[in-house]
Amino acid sequence: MKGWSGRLLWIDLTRKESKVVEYPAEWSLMYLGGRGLAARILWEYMKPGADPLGPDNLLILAIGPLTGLPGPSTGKLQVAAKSPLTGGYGDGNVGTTFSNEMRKAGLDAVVFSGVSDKPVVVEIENTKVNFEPADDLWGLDTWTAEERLRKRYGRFAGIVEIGPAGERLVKFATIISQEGRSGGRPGIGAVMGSKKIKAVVMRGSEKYELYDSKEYMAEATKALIEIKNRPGYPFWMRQGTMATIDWAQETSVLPTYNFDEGVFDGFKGIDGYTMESMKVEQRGCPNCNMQCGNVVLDRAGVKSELDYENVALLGSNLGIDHLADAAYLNRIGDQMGYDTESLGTTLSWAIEASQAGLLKDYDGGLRLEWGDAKTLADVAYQIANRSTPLGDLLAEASSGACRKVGGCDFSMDVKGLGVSAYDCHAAPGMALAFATSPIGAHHKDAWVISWEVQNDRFAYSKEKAAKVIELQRIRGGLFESFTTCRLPWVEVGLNIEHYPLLLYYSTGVKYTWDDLYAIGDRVYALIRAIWIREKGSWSRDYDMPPVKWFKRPLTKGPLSGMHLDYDKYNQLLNYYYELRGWDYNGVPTKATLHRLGLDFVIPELEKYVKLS
Ligand code: PTT
Ligand code: SF4
Repeated sequence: MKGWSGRLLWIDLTRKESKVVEYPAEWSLMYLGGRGLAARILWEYMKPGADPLGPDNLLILAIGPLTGLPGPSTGKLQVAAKSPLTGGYGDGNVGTTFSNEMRKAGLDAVVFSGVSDKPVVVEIENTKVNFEPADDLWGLDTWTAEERLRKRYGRFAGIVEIGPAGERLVKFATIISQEGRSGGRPGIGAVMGSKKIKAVVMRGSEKYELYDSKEYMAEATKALIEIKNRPGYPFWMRQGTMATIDWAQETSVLPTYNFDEGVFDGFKGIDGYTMESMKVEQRGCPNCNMQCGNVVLDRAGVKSELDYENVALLGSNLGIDHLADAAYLNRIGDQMGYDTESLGTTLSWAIEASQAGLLKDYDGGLRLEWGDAKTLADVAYQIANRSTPLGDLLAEASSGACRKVGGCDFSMDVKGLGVSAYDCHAAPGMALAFATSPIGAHHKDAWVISWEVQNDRFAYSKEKAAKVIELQRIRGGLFESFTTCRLPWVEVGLNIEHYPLLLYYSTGVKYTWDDLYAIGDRVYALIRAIWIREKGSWSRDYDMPPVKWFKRPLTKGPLSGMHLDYDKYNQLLNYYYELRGWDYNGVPTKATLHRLGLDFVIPELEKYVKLS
């Protein structure tokens, strides 16, 4: 088969040994790559019940059959492990030249097991591995560390690294590359830190073959031209995801004051037009002709690369109405190496907790206020370094902190992961998408909200549950496994029919849409099996959205008074389970597992739950 190398590089950090492993071809066909491959590897090789920050956890860097090829936005890398934040499956997606180098190295995945005794930079050249001491880099922020590594390894090397947050095992630390690209919201950077890997450097120089290079190039070129000719392309190039601020305000979903409200009086100070007036540079991931990294100068005059999610959660959600202040917090996130979305949900929880008097044993008399960007920035550094009792507490994210001091009824998370930037008081479908996302409350698997606000918004219908599943299949199942950026399809409307063709010309395998949807469903069921195995039990309580959306109605804007309804949400969840072939508790049935070719998980799952 072409398109996949069929090889993974296994690196044992404890023994400082590595080997190339040929994995079964069936895995490529059934799981594609990226997320799907990572899930299959975790199921097969991770010791059940592994400590997420111990030697038995596996850190996986994976690509798919379209990654790193010329074509629409293909420069993405999947990073996955058991999450120290949620205790379940965790992953993320980073735009980085690392993935291009991995393709040239002839590797579909790199798997790290064990723990190094000292900080290291793992240098990979094709399949040759070298462990370089990283004492001189340990403690450095991600920008400085990467700059030094570039001097050492050259401009074209693929480099991913962690910052102080990953080193100090902040539960929402991420893996960073190229200054503004971050992946692995559920603490995948902390897993890398626990293994004492400061950075991984990838250089590849092998030739790879595609099934039909000529047809592949013709199809890829067609797709790239189509992207540039789409009507939304010019505006996308101006604002990228930042256009969402105005839309979220108009539709009352802009997270405001720790998701108390869906509208923010100061939204104009942080919106896409303000960003345009401040823009100094445009960047993005490799292999992309619709680059969306909008760079502005932050409050300190330093460059910061913005997206909607981080601006909403570090802006309106904290009561901040100056883009330069939100950009400052965002830049701290990139340099310290943690997830800006969880930083936003954790700080907003902390303000509410501080005002309720819950932090008095930790805050040394400090009272946190909405909009106080300067104090919040100080706290952000304390979190990254765990340098104060308050910072150490908040490094556990709102979900971990509230278990110590109370306030879990206003921690905006699902399964421990902070919700992305969409208020769901009046959006039951998006609430379902967050609640059933396979890594905790991330919008990446099913951004159903734009469809929802136009289609019977307040309904808790079977049609809505079906739409969530359809999007989860394509976004979470396929794009995460192709591994390429989904935004050409989502944001500028690239015809999705290019993808099966690109896949065929890359691999020689003709997938129908039924085959592809089955892959999406298989990846979801397998990830759910990992969760059940790691939690040792399961119930539908895991698939509930944050209680605030049920209990505290909106008080501002045109949807004032709206909130989610428990009984109706439970019915929506029933529809979802029924359509997926999962039982009342959200466990895939034996028939579903059999249909998806996952019989091998049945004996293991039967140790923890009763399968119907
Ligand atoms: C993604 C999540 C997002 S989703 C945003 S903004 W978004 C936040 N960005 C962060 C950041 O930046 N710095 C930081 N320290 N933490 C951050 N946390 C948040 O991380 C990102 C883009 C974006 S911007 C989106 S929607 C799309 N996401 C994709 C995805 O998930 N899969 C996929 N196949 N394609 C995607 N394309 C888009 O990529 P996580 P990136 Mg990120 C400053 O990875 O863990 O999934 O979290 O990858 O290279 O930075 O690109 O409005
Ligand atoms: Fe990266 Fe944006 Fe291009 Fe996607 S559209 S590959 S996120 S620069």
